[in-house]
Amino acid sequence: MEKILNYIGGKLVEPSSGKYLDNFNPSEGKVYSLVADSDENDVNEAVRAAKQAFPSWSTMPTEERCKILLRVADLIDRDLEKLALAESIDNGKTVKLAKAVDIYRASANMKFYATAAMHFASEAHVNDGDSINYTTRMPIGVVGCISPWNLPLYLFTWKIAPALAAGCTVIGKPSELTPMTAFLFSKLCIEAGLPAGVLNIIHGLGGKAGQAIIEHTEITAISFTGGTVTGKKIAATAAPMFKKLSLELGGKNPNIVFADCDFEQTIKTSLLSSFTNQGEICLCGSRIFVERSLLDRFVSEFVKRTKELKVGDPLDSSTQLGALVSEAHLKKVLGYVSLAKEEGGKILAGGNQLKIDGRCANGYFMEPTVIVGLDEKCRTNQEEIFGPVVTIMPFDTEEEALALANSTLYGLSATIWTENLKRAHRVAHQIKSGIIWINCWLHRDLRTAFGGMKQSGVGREGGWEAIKFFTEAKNVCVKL
Ligand code: TXE
Repeated sequence: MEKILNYIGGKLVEPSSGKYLDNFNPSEGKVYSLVADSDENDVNEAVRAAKQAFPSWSTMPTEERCKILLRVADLIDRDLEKLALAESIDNGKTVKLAKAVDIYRASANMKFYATAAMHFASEAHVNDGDSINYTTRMPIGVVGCISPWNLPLYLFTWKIAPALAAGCTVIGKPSELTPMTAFLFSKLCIEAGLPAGVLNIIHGLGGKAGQAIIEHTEITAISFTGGTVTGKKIAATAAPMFKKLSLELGGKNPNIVFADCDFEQTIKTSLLSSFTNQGEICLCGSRIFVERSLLDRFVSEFVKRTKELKVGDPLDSSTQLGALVSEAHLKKVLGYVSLAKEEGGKILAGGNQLKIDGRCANGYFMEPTVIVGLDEKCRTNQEEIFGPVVTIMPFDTEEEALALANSTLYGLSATIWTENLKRAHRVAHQIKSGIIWINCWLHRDLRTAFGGMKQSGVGREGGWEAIKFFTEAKNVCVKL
């Protein structure tokens, strides 16, 4: 059984406890590797290595840092097939999606921030000829980057790339549910010649290895993506320690469909925003609001096409939905389907666990599910389900659509479908979400500020936001 080791001080090492956790292949429902069950001793080792590496890494000419990070990106490109297969086996998503989205984006993250560092500048202010202020933005030190299981290497690199490009040294912890690609990534870092201790990857449980990272007094900033509940726990630990915090949390995103939309485009993209990655993307549009005059036509076409989606073996190129990430998560999502029924919902498509023939007979699969007949205040429409489950509700006026859209504690993203662009901008500006898509979904430009409002997070990633997060601004005023 393959062992997933920690990456500390440039070496792949066993956890100090010698203990390992089972790592499941969710498509087959069985253990296929072991992952280091690390604790604070491993974190202390990693911080020691990161501290030792910081002076040279943070003062290395930016072009040098850029070249090393670009070498890592080139190795990701070289190993695209291998990494995509590994991601699919570890997470349950289709290989097709892992290739086109996860691994492609992991490489893009590295390239984007490697080159961004070359153009990162700070500001100066001349004050009426009697003084000049200049601002320096220096790397903040040893930082902690904690990432989730839904887009494993994509979100892991989305954090460590800006941190490394800014000149920080990193303690990274991927989810214990999907550790494999971070492990393969650490081997690519060694091959690329990333200096020892610049990046350290600690595997293991959130409440143990993860918590030890949050608590470590010499880790100056924490960048976290995961659930809102965990985000609250992390903030409670880190805030009294005055650590800089970036929290990318859950979502319950509205997908608002006006009657004048481009119907075919809206249906096609709404299927993607509902069920891509088995609905396990924080940006998925899980609450669909349809203008009443279009409701019947939308519901019948959306339900028809939902039923045609192929759930199956993620290695099969014709599969559109793979397995959910774990048995516990499958049970959680199916629990929400039962809750929806108790709350008066009507299941128009799906709702059941799926048994797939062949090698996946014991995998964690379920049908894509469409629910109608609920009001916006019920738990099904208030809580993040994070699975292939959407609800559809009608609205009559723009004001009602906005009230529905803004009716949860979350505020991550939203989509708006209308050909009336004046209305689109008017509605976009009144939705309390950090990311709005008009007539598209998940159309990403890495330069944009990325993050949520309300309980969807604190701070922003993306573009200069992420590099600024990993630097400390200092203003110097000189009397002329
Ligand atoms: O994520 P967790 P989970 C949502 C989704 C999901 C829920 C819980 O609704 O059902 O969150 O998912 C680490 N100190 N999202 O439990 O717990 C953990 O090891 C430090 C949305 O899988 O948030 C992992 O590496 N670290 C989200 C990471 O935090 C801790 C994507 C995420 O784990 C920790 C995933 C602690 N005390 C889930 N506890 C999104 N926004 O994309 C856990 N961790």
